[in-house]
Amino acid sequence: MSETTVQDKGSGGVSRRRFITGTGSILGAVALAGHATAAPRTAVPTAASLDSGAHVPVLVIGTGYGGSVAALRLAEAGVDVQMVEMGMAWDTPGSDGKIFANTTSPDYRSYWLRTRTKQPISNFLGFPIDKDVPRYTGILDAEQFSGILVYQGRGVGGGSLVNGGMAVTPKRENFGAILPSVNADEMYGTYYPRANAGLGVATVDPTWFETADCYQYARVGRKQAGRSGFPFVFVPDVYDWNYMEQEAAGTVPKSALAGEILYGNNYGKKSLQKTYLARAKATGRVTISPLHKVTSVSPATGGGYTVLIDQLNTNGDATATKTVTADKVFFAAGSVGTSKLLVKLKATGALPGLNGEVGKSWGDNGNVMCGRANHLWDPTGALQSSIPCSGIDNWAAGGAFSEIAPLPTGIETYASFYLSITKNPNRAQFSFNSSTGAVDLDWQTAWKQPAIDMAKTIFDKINAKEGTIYRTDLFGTYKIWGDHLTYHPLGGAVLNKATDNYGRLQGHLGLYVIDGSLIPGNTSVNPFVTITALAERNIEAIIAADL
Ligand code: FAE
Repeated sequence: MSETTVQDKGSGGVSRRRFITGTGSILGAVALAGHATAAPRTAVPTAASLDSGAHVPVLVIGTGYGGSVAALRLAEAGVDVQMVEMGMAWDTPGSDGKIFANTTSPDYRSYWLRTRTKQPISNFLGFPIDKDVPRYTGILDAEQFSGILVYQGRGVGGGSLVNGGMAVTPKRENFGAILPSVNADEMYGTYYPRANAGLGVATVDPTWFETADCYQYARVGRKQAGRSGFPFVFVPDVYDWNYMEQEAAGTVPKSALAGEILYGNNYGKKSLQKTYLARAKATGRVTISPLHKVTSVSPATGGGYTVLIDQLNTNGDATATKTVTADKVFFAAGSVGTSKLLVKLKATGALPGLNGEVGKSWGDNGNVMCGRANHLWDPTGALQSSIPCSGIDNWAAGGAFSEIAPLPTGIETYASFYLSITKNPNRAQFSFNSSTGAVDLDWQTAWKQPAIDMAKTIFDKINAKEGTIYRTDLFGTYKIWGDHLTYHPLGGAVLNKATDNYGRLQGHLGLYVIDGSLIPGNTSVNPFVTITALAERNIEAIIAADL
């Protein structure tokens, strides 16, 4: 725990009585952590087998935003695409009839090869709430580097399976700092609109919002932001808002209103499985092989690339190693996945032509979390939609954009919870560790301090105005800031540095990067719309010139 994150219990601190009042009946939530459900004994079959020795025109590593855009557009252009995904297909219900586990009752489906949950909010009232789960190729990877925990989605659909669906186009005035080598007119005229349409982005009906019980937490957030002079903004999402209204009316099975989010969403969210990937599959040209993990890419003797792939069982063990030749390879394994592969392939001599920019300019999108304890006359609601729909924009004045986030525990907590995206300037680098064979990231926990300072420009002011305090029980004991993690890894193979201005890797013809690793560490808002729009821009140019 960083000392700077511990609130002094004296002046402005938290007395024991007030602390307990502020947490309400939250102890009930501890009981939510039940017993581990056993993982199925037999391995779940994978959707499409990939033969060793196959030769494919295009191989895409990963099925998140960048990979899905590449696959769809290449297939539409008449190219056959083989997608390789290390996670599961997530198309088969478990014994409870649901494909995905609920956030309040994690089970074997919830974590990637962990035997204990690693929940972003780790404590209530200071009590740890993580619990044992069977080791399984579950949906959420909490990948621990020495100074930061990086959450990522695992499975067909990548991060779209686990994320909040907040689909935010950055303000145009901020775009020059996000991707300086990209023409903003083209992005805002063509590619952002294309991405928003492809993803099915929409905004909550403002009239329904005003009366919906499940958004009381957001209305409290708006009231308090307004009283302190901060702009409140509605934020679009990829959730089917009509479906959510029906959930509230009790006419359909509940998903957002049942607290589903981190471990998948069973009904209303438009993940990539329902948008880009569904369209890609409908072309008949795209094959997806789940539980297949790429371990190496190197130039093949007769041209193209030799790709080594481990087929995994649900315990994470390699049951076979396949060798595939691909004319072209798209790295779409996410910022961490792509960076780790490229850094290792360069260091081990498999791809000697990669330049020195590979692995550099990695950032956490300035993520930092915090909660505030409201007064008893400001309840945030026992029923909270797990899908955020609003934020507080203090980017220009204080360097923070804060999502008004849910705490979908099913009980009244009197808490307001926020995930802030900040202008934290710190950047880290991946490097190959020859003694362990792993790729390390040199991010240090203390590098979050600028993010905390920027988030404080909002919440210190709101607390002063409201006479309220920070929650100190969500990330440990007397710890205010969730400064140990990120949901938004970005960078590591930056556009126009490790690649050309369209994602072609320097030094090896026919290798491309098309995911969040192209973006140097920050998007000023939640990142997946920008990742998708950039992929749309790049693949159009690549199809026109290279295929
Ligand atoms: P990504 O979606 O991570 O896809 C990469 C895929 O590659 C994954 O499926 C991996 O399993 C797979 N892979 C990795 N390595 C290999 C390998 N060696 N072989 C085969 N497959 C591999 O990449 N963003 C927003 O804009 N709004 C939100 O509300 C939001 N909420 C989030 C909440 C959570 C809990 C998390 C974890 C993330 C959230 N994000 C959100 C971030 C967003 O999901 C993320 O930026 C994108 O998913 C990144 O897209 P990529 O295409 O870069």
